Amino acid sequence: DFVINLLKHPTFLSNQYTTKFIDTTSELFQFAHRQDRATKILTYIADITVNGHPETAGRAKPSADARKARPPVQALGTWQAGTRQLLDEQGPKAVADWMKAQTRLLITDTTMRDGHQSLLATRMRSIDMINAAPAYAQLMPGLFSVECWGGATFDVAYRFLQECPWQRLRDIRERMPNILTQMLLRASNGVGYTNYPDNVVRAFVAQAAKSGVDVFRVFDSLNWVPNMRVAMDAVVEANKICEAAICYTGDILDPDRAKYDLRYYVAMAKELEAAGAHVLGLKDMAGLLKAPAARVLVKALKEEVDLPIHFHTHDTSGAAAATILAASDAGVDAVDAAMDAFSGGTSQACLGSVVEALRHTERDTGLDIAAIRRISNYWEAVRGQYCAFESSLQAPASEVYLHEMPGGQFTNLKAQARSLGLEERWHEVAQAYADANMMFGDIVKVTPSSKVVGDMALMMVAQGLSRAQVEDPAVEVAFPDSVVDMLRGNLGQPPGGWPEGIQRKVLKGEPASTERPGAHMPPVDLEAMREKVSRDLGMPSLDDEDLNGYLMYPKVFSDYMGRHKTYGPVRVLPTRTFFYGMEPGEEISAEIGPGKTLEIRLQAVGDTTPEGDVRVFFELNGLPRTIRVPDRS
Ligand code: BTN
Ligand code: 3PY
Ligand code: ZN
Repeated sequence: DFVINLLKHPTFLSNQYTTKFIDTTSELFQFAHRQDRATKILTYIADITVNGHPETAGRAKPSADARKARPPVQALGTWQAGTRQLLDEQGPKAVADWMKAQTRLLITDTTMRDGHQSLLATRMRSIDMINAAPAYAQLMPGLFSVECWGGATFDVAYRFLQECPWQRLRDIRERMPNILTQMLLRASNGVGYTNYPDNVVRAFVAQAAKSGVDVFRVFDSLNWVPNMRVAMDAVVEANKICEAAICYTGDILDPDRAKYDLRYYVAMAKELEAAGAHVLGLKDMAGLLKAPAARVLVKALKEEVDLPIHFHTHDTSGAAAATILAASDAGVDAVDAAMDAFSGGTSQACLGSVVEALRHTERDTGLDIAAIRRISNYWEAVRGQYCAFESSLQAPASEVYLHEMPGGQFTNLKAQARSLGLEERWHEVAQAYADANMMFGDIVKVTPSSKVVGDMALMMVAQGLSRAQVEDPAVEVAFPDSVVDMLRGNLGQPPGGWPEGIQRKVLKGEPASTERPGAHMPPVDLEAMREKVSRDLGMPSLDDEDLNGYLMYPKVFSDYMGRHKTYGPVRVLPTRTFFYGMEPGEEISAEIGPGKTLEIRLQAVGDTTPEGDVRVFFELNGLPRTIRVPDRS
């Protein structure tokens, strides 16, 4: 290939080359490099075609004639200015003032983050989001924001989808220049499951802002405001929108759940306002806020704080739209919803239906329902490609008021229960989850505290332990590591502290901390770390995005880079190919760079050789290519 490139190069042809020509003309190597990436991608397709994808084995497969997902707008044309321009031109405070001045209800679309996190175990790939972005820019300029980053999507991208979450963000940003991008940030837990040193949290926020996040919804898994301040300050410092969120649990109208009453939430809202929030988030991660309670809560918050209020809920109960409409009546400024095809169940309420419900009222959203249908039709076809990951509820479930599991955790915990052989006993897991919560003193349950309660619940069901037995000092219990860690104080402090009895039993007399975990973690020397990781992973230049990915998830990032060396940029493959490989005779195209498209046709799959390899025959841009992969099927 190199020789062919050389022979065809105009400088070579015109006889003007010198001996330095080969060394100074980098284009000569571009074909070789491109070929190299193409070979890697073909190796991936061959491997999946022969051996299957480990994640879809034994799961439902989309039918061969499943509708292709074609977005209603293919490329970014002219677009109207939106909230993004307001932020860029006037800053976050102006956006907050503008929100409060609107009569219409503002809408955030969560399809690209919480929607698929809650319905498809977070498995939506970047290409399906990036393809939708121009349609949002052109058809939905009136949206408040698009939630498309953070939460569980960060590690799932590296871990299961073999793609870079930062690149996803940059690509969406570029194709959707007029709508605010929004992320979910777990405060001192970053996008991970544990507290990080303060300078790691600051570096992460600064990088996220630089790569394209406009609105940071910041929450703490125990509603502990001191643990939110480092992240909040970093957002304000970056001149982006700091939406500090209250996590809602319990029921403000239930006198038996007085720990989380109206006064509790109003006091927390005031703390967040004093801490510098631009927007107050009301994050009902499990969908527990009922319509009558929403009227009371939103009214009180509107009266007591001067910030715009952005309400987030889940439709697990089937009653989320009622709550949204009640919150709207009570004057909430913005709400979250998911595009119709990604709504309902453990996801958000149906965006199109909320828009229609408010049409011809004072709070008419002004969004174009025909545009919503066109975009949702695209999402419907996308969702069909991921049927292997469907695991949600068949019907609304009021059981959510018993277990209080976050929508984003529900499908995951169910999968964990399945892997432990406990799926049949799901309703016992739900009861054990409620019991474990009360045993820990009735805490906010959201990543990562929800994972701790889930771990405890699974253990109780698997080992047949009741709450009374777990609490009984005479019964020997080997607690999950996550429980020990939480009761040591490593996630922070819940309101009123940890119940003494269970804490003593779990820690076996070991002392617990009541201080902010980050206050005791030494800062990471970022430049020394960059050098060490570059050396360890054999990467000549570890950029800031990679460094921040490594700092959040050292092992997950390293494994991702290792696979990347073998398989290349597989993010460009169509979703069906990524999860199922190709059929003989099938053709696909994959854009590996601007204007650089691979046309790939699978000709045939050979027999297994005596050495245990399979030869897979392709045509790549019209030329035959053979790839050998080990037969592990
Ligand atoms: C994953 O690890 O689940 C996602 C990345 C893909 C890894 C590829 S899939 C083909 C090959 N077989 C494996 O078991 N892993 C690699
Ligand atoms: C997350 O942290 O990923 C959540 O979705 C919490 O609701
Ligand atoms: Zn959520």
